[in-house]
Amino acid sequence: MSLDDLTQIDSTRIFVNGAWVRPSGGGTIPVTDPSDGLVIGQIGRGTPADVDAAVAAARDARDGEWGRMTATARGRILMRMSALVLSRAEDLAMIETRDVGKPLNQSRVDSTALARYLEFYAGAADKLHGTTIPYQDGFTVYTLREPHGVCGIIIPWNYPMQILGRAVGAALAAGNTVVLKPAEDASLSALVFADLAAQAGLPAGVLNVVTGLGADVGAALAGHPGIHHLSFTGSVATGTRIQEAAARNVVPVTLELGGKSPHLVFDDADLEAALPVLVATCLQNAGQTCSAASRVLVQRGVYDEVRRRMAGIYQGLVAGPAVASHDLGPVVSARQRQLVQDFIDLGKRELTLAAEGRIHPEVASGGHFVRPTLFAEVPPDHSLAQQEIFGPVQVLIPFEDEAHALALANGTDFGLVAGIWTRDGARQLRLARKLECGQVFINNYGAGGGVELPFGGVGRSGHGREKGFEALNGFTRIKTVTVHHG
Ligand code: TXE
Repeated sequence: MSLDDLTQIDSTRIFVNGAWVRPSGGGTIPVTDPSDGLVIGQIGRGTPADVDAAVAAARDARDGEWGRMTATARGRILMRMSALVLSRAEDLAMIETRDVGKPLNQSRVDSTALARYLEFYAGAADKLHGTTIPYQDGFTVYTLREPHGVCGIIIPWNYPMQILGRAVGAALAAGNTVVLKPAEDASLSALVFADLAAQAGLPAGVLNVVTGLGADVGAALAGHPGIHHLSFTGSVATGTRIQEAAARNVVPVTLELGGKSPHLVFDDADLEAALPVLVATCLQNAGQTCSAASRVLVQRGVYDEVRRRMAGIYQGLVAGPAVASHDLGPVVSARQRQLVQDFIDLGKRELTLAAEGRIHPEVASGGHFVRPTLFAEVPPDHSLAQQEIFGPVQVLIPFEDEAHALALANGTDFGLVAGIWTRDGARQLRLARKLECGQVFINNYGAGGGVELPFGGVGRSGHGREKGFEALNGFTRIKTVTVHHG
């Protein structure tokens, strides 16, 4: 099926005030398939003027029907959006696979997760409320939980549908309106989503989607004086710029940036359970996952066994065209491939190579494939153990005891997720408290799963929480009302 048949929209248009319009500059950006590097379509190249129009539409929508609608009615629209997404889940998965090179089985997880986020936030919409606060005699004090107004949401290309679902779902449930800027490498699913939202009855202007380059559309949105809240998922460098831009307008920001998340594998770990998870949680989406468990810290007593068995898994891995659902697809772009390959080349010069997977012999020469690569005995301060690689590369680091493991785990600038593998209950609880990160998994790991679970980082991994009920706090503000009745 052609891409146009799958999307059922004109992807060169942007979605502003409920209408599909051409970007004001008339420009387009090619869409390439990472599996072969071929151009498969075009998206519109939005401009700052388009952002102005989208923000104006979102402000009008906030002051219009949407602003007066009951929370229950908002929830019902979100529920209809969820049902429509589910009815197109297979198309959306295929679109994402062609657009970002993610194996189809993983794209299917994303499209159904998008529906699930909408369902979760649909149900939450009318359960958001303030509190009454005991105060002085003769007073009644209560709080109102109100939407910010217009939310600017900038998303990356690695999990477009999941990130869109958690941010847009929560923002709309709380009563905000949205200007969404998808990544230039992955905008198609967001455009189809906008179409489905309109079909579900979302009033014009409540959700606007402006595609384009980060430096044009993203920067214009981040610095726009007409927005009231910004939510960004992406790199530390861009996140820093966004926070600076928001600061100029004193706009609150939620940042979900990268990570260098560790697994801590102790001598008493259930290795049968742990081993497949250790590998899968790094290599999912070819390692392009903010919560990728890219550092595996292993206690000395089981280190050799873990290394040997992980190496065995790596040797059997195959990266191949995404639609065929190999273990790994390509990475998203030639630029990303080069970034990752540079890390691998550096590792091969300076570190111990434990194992490599393979690239399928029949891949197209233009595809952005990288061999999954495992390094062993990696010094904790080496750049491969410190920097986010965002590719299928994992490092093994031995540790002696619990204190050593904790120091290593907390020894990066990031703090997103950590996995603990031990049968010792007291150690589980101690470490869960002491790990400096936003989410801890004990004898499991799956940061993407569970729309109900709050997610976010500390340090360079960002601030604020997305997902779950907690996200709704970020998309609302509290007003305190004090009544004097004598
Ligand atoms: O990210 P950017 P890139 C990390 C990962 C990856 C690296 C680079 O390590 O290798 O970032 O990826 C928009 N003002 N993560 O360059 O630039 C851009 O258009 C406003 C981790 O693709 O952060 C896109 O929509 N917006 C991460 C979004 O920002 C701007 C996911 C993300 O792009 C902008 C992605 C600007 N000046 C990358 N410049 C995670 N946390 O999961 C760009 N953008």
